Amino acid sequence: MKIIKDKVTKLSFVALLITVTAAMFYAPTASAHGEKSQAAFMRMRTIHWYDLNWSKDTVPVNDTMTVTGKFHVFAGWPETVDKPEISFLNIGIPGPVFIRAGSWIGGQLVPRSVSLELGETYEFKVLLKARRPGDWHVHSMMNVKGGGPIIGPGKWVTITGSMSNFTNPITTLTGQTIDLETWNLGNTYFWHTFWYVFGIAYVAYWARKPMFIPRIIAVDAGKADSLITPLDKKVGLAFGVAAIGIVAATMVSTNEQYPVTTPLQAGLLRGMKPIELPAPTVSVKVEDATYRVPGRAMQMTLTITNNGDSSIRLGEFNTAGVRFLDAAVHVDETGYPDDLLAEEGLTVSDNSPLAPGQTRTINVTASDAAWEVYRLADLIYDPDSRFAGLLFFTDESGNRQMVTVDAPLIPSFS
Ligand SMILES: [Cu+2]
Repeated sequence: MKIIKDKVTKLSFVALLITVTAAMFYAPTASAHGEKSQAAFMRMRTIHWYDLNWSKDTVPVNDTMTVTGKFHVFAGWPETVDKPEISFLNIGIPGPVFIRAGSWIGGQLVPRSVSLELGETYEFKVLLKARRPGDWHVHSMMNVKGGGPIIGPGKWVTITGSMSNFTNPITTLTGQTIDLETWNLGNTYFWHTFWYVFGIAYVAYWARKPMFIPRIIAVDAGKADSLITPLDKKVGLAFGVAAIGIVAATMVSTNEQYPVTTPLQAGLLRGMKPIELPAPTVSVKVEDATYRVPGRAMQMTLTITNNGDSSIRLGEFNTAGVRFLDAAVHVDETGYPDDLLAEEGLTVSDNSPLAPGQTRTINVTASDAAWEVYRLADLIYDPDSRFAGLLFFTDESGNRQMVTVDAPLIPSFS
C-alpha cells in the first residue's frame, strides 16, 4: 500500500512538473490590448497624437505599410508620470504580427530611445512589414521610462496571405545574408530540448527516491545523511561537471564559428528635431469646463481672441485621439477610425468667423459615446480631474492652427 502511495506521489510530481513547463511555452493570443483601461489622464495629458495616417487597410504578408503623423508632447505633463526624457517610439500591436522595419522622428532614424521636450510637436513615421495574417488593431505608441507605454489611436488593419511565406532577410556587417525569421532556428530548438531533457533527467534521478514525507520523517529522525548515498554524490557531481563542460565547450566552438559579434545597440538619442510651428495667433482662455454624465458631453466656455490677420473658426477638438469635429468647418477624409471620430460631435454656440482683433466667448460642447466607450469620462473620479486636448482653428484660406487647452473638469450628474 505504501509503495503504491509513493508511486502516486512521484507520478503526480512529474505530471505537475511537465504541466508547469508546458504552461511556460503556451501563450494564447489576445485580441485587444487594453487601450481603454489606460488611465484617461495618461491618454489626455501626455502625448497628443494627431494627423495620423495608416497607409493601408489590407496588407499581404511581406508587404509594408506606414503609420505616420504628428505628436505633441503636452506641456502640462502630469507630475505623477516621469518626463519623456527616455522615450521609445513604438507601435501597439498584439505581438509580432508586423515587424518594425524602421521608425523616424523628424526625419531622423530612431532605432533607440530618444529624449523629448515638453511643449514641442514632432513628426513621426513607422515602417511596418506584415508577418502574421489576421485582423489587427495597430496603434501608435510611445514607451516612456517611468511612465509606461502611452498608447495612441488604433485602426484595424488586415494582413492577408500565409505566414510561412514571411521572410526577413538582412545582410550582416560581415557580408553574410541571412533570413532573421528562420536563422539558426534549429539550433534554438536543439538547445531548448537538450537542456530540458538534461534538467528532467536530473530531477528524475532524485524523484526515483523516497520524496517529501519519507524524507522529512528521515530528517526529523536525525537520519538525513542516510538519504544521500555515495552514488548520489557521484551522479550529482557528474551532472554539475557535464553542465559546466558543455557550456564551456560550446562557447569555445561558437566563438570560433562567429569571431565577430557586436552587442545589441542601446543608448539615448538627444536633440530630436521638433516641427517649427509658427506662434499661434489665436489665444484661448478656458473659463470653465464641465462633463455632463447623463449626456456624455463635455461643455467648455472659452474666450477666444483672434490676434491674426485672417478670420478663424473652431473646427476640431481632439483629446486622447478622439476627434470631435464641427462638420460645417472641417470634414475628415483621411479614413480616421470611425469609433474615434465624432464627425458632428462638436457644437459651438457661435461659430461664425471671428474677425482679426475680435474676442468672443463661446460655449463648446463635445459629445459622443466615445467619452464612455473609451472610458475618458473616468477622469472625473481622479483626485486631480483635469482634462487636456488640442483645439484646431481654421482660417479663411484653410490654414490650421493648433492650440492646447488644459483645465479642471467639473462633473455634472444632472
Ligand atoms: Cu487596440
